[in-house]
Amino acid sequence: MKKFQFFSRFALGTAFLSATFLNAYAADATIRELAKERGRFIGTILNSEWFNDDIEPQFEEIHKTQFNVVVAENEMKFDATEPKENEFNFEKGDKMVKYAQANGLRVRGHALAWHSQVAGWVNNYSGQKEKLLAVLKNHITKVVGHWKGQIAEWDVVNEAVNDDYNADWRSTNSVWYEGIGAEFLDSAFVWAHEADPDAELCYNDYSLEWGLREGSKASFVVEQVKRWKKNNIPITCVGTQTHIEIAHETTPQNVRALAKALAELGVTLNITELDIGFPKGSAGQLGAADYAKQGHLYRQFMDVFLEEPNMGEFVIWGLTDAHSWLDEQQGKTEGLLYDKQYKPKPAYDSVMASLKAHPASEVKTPYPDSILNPPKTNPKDTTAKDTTAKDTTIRDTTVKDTTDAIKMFNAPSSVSLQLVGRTLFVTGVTATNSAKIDVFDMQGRPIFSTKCKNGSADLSTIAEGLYVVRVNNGSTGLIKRIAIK
Ligand code: 9MR
Repeated sequence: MKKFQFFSRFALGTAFLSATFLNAYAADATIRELAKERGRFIGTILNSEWFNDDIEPQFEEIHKTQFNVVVAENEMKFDATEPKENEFNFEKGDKMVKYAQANGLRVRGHALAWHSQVAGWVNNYSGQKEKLLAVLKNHITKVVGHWKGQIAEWDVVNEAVNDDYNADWRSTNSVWYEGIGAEFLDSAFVWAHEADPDAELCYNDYSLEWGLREGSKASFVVEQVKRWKKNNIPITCVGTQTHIEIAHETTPQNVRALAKALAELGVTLNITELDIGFPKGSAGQLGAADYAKQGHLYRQFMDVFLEEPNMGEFVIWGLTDAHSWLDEQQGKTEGLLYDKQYKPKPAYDSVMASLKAHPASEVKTPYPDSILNPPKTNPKDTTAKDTTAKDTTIRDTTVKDTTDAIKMFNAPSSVSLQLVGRTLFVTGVTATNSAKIDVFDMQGRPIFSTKCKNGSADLSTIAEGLYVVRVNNGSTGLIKRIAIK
């Protein structure tokens, strides 16, 4: 009955804010369609409430319509899958895998070796190296083996680096590290690979978005990846969780730098748990500019994701602000794409705008065709229906591309743009004076239009910020991000 209480509690409180969201993509393609065309996976978790059938019906409708990769919030963790020694419980995980198969979603497995959410009985073996190695090996072998061929990628080790900014492993409050030492990580990858040689295997952690400075977590992880690759430890990906706040404006560029560093090592970078929260006390006081700023950050992450060829998955840690660990456990709030009434926020538009600004022909995929278009698996339970039905209550997906927001030009452009102060110089358009200049905000909404005069355009009326500019003379054109200062 929780759902009905939920609606009465939030309906009034959010009505005003919801009405302020002007969605540029209200009748457009879905994120999942655009992600698929680009050979990428964009998704979110299934919250624990979904597993307990205690969630509003809109949740699943939006989830399967908008996304093409899924993760269990808690249900594939150690304490959920092996609550008693060598007695496994796959029921909830199976429910998700069946749902994913019925709806064509890729599955990420989260997480195998983690210091948190370990079943209590494991602590009976604290400090006993041989026993703990046997426990971890058995766990990984049975869990990965159970879903062999059905889970595309595992977080094999989660959060094993400490928080002390001294670039080392987490050495306290970790039954695995304290009992086994750092070799538990190497072994975990080897056992996971043995159990499912086709699965992608990730190291996943938070605070990697703080950059590659000396002594940083990200630099430490890159060094470990180098060592793992050199020693043939079967790691294929790193996950940057990216639980950030609205003020963390430098994080997208740090993620880009990390992607480039990992590309040199032949490893994929995935954004695995993104949320961009506001300080908790701000709920109810947030206005259009705040939501636009949040969208702006989502947009920058999506731009980085689509532009870096070794990024494959973009996973947000929750779908709706109504169900989020931010409110439950953190001093943060409202970090997701949908508000508490399941209405898409400006952040949703920003994600769409970014996808549209990066046409499929220009986005590289790190995956082979066998992963992008796998043969259809028959769900184990044949009663599971194909529920990919379109979500007509939320948005009418039969109407495609009605917004002209940002379309790219297919052919490589001969046009170039340069912003000097507030003047945009355009070169290479044959009939320069007739070229049309359109400026869009980071959510893809047109905010300014003018004609090019003598090879330039005056942008002095536009407020400071990040924008996307499009120049178009009918036959050729260019799209570029600009920062107006
Ligand atoms: O969202 C999860 C929350 O429901 C759990 O109570 C919490 C317990 O540790 O874990 C949350 O998910 C975490 C994820 O598994 C690992 N990275 C941080 C996530 C947010 O805490």
